[in-house]
Amino acid sequence: MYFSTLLVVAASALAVNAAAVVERGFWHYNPHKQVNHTVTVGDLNGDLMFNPPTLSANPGDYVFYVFKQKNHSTTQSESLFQPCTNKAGGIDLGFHPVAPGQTDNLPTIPVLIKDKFPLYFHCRQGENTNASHCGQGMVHIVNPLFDGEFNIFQQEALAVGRQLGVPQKH
Ligand SMILES: [Cu+2]
Repeated sequence: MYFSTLLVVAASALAVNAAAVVERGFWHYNPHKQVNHTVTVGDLNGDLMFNPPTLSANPGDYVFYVFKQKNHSTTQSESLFQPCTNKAGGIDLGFHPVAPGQTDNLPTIPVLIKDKFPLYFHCRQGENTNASHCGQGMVHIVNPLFDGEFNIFQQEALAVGRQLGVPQKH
């Protein structure tokens, strides 16, 4: 009797723990230490790129976007297949012009990562014109779903660029 009572108590304790994990949500269960990531937006040479182009972040982490030369934005994209369309109500860090040669006091904006779902980003400078930075491949993914997803996303962006008449590099 005593033993079976113990079993029942142990089983209920397990059930409560399992329920707690379910309630918090699998994607929100984060046993890892909080990490700060850094992504540069553009560079000293004026290249149209995010570096690194992709990264993996856990809920609770911050990604610090450091803006470099030219005048870039970091803007959430509608989807993997609409890289250069701004997501309504999505994340948009706005434009941050940085002068040629400037290397300190660079505009830096943190983004809190809330889950493990992918966040697709682009630079909306020159949007809908043949000077579109997105249309020249300036895109970025936090928490890509699979290896090679960035390449697909960037190819979609370049396809938008061709439609806009972005001068092609050969
Ligand atoms: Cu840009």
